[in-house]
Amino acid sequence: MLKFLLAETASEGVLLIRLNRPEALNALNTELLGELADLLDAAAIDPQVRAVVITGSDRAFAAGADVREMAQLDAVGVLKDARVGHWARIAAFPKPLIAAVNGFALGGGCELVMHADIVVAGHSALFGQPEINLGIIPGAGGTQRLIRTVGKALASQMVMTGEPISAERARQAGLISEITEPELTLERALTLAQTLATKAPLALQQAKDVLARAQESHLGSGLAYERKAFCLLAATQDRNEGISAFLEKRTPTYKGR
Ligand code: CO8
Repeated sequence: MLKFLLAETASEGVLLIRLNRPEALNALNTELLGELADLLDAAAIDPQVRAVVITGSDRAFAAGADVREMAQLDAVGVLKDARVGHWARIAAFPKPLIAAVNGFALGGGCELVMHADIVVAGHSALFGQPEINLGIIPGAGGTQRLIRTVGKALASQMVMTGEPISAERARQAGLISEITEPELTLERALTLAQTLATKAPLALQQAKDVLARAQESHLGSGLAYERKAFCLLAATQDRNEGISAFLEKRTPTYKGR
């Protein structure tokens, strides 16, 4: 039974997850993050799920970690924080994850956005790492992922001033992929997910894995990793199906094998 999330099958192969804690602008408390990690763990091994869309409300994707909950933690509490494990499971989700963002994506909310592979945002969305205003710094990968995504100057500006950036600035910087009218954000994300749900699942997983590796490694080792994944896919039925379908001018049927 989910307390802070809503989950539904939006279309064949597409799971839609909504953050549903409106009274706190979807602040990510430990329980919510645990529910999210559990859902993604289950989706990872469910062959019916080919892509996941995560969204919030019109007002907030997520306004960060739950500040009230954080106030209860001393240094030892932070060291033993269960959220670290939840974030690790979210980061390890192997299938395509698309974020549909409106309103605030702040602190842990912005960090959650950076766990998505593709991000669609309404033009009034705001992205920021305001932790400095609480006397802390981002703690769910925000500094490391942000600098690799938007570069040093903008990452430093966001982390050190705490000031949010607009959707347009976020798109220019590569933090998000597309901007839409706010009322069309979810629809666009679901359309992208439907497209992904028609692709070869194993190839998608390898693509995600190899793209993620690019953020972690030097070019040489990243290229070697890509080469291995490319060779691995040559052994799949879906690769033969994809190539045959192209040559035979028909739509491929992928089976995840
Ligand atoms: N945590 C808890 N409650 C929140 C949060 C939050 N992050 N954000 C908003 N709320 C609550 C408010 O307290 C308020 O509740 P109430 O009505 O009961 O007082 C309700 O949501 C509505 O918020 P506001 O009245 O403040 O709405 P406004 O429109 O005036 O302002 C803002 C919206 C600008 C988003 C404002 O709420 C705000 O600044 N929120 C805090 C943003 C923030 O500082 N986020 C960063 C948190 S720290 C973090 O994310 C670190 C992550 C580290 C993870 C480490 C894991 C290991």
